[in-house]
Amino acid sequence: MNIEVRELAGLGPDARRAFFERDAGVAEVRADVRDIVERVRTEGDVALRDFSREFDDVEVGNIDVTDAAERAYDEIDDDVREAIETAAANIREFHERQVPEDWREDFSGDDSGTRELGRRYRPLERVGVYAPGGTAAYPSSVLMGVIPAKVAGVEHVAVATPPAETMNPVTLAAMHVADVDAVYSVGGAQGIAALAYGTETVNAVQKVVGPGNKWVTAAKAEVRGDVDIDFLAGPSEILVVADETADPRFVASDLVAQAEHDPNASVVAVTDDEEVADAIVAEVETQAAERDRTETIEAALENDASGVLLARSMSEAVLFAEEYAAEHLSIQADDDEALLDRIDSAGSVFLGPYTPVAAGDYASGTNHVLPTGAGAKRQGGLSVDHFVRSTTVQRLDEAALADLSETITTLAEAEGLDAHAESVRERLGE
Ligand code: HSO
Ligand code: ZN
Repeated sequence: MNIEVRELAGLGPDARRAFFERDAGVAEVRADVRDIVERVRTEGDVALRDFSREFDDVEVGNIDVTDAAERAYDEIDDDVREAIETAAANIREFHERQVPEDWREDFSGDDSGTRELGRRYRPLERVGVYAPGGTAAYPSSVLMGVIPAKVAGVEHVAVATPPAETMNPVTLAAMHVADVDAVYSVGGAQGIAALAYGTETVNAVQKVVGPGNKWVTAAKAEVRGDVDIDFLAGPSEILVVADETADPRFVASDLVAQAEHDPNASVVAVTDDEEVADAIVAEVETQAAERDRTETIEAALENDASGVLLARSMSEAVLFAEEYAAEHLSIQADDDEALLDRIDSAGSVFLGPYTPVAAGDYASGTNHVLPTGAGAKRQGGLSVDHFVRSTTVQRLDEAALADLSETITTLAEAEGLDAHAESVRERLGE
């Protein structure tokens, strides 16, 4: 592997596009996914079994494997069980802070009467969480998807996860800790379709959330509209903004960590210090060779959306960060808060040398299901908000209605809707 420090100002249009228009490869599988979704819709469980045979090479017995979660919880090692419990408790605590409170207030102010307005929140009733399996079996993603839904008060939370001869017991145990209501052994696009439309065995949900490969992501795009989804998430990303005070070993370790997820991961460091840039490159090369998943890490580091960039100033670095809109933004710099103040777009921010992205990936309590592909310009990561809907509520008394009557009737008449105007006059005896 041969990484070279590149000057940010010298990047050509193609190189810039590779950084800013990160592509999850979803478009190329959309047509195949459409067929899969349609077959699940029309053929139900039969299609699920066929696809599991074809794509996962598994002859599925029971599709509903809810009981397996509790068994796995009892069987796994004590230290792993404790780690799941600790992570779950921290995630729960952070998400409990997000639960919105109903409110009602009198807005009449100096006007006469009372014009009471408010907002009320209720959880969705049925939600589906996708939990990746295979080489990327992520018990942590089960916690990140299920716990916010449970905290929001969702009554029925189902998980779909790819079938396997022996399902990952840690992933199953995480489902038990997160208190899922149903577990279905079905993965990929067919898993998303099953949750969205239901089958003989699978109960249809109102919303499907969670990360997955490009098939899963394409299926979420396909079912969107018929059910709600969180957002489309692609390969992992990290941008580290570093100044001369950053420790290149720490910066490199964060890049290498996110690189191990996926050969298409985008891992970038930007700094205004040439020595730091050189040292990050050297550290990345050393550390990549020492890790278990060297091949994946090196592929990620070498792809066009990854690199170590030298900026002429921290201001230039900050502008890059805003445009990049990272899933994970790590700021390892003296005045990290001041730099953060100048960046509006990032999924999750990690400040200071002792805040590795892995802390948020697993256990500090924040959510790791985050927008990729610069989605952070438009939205935030998975939260309790995704699992509640709001209703506005109002009550006016006679005096408040009289106060507003002129405004309402004038606008109603301007729209040619006299019945609207009359519904006010009727009440005021006008
Ligand atoms: N960094 C991933 C989440 C994860 N990391 C799961 C480890 N396990 C989200 O981009
Ligand atoms: Zn990660």
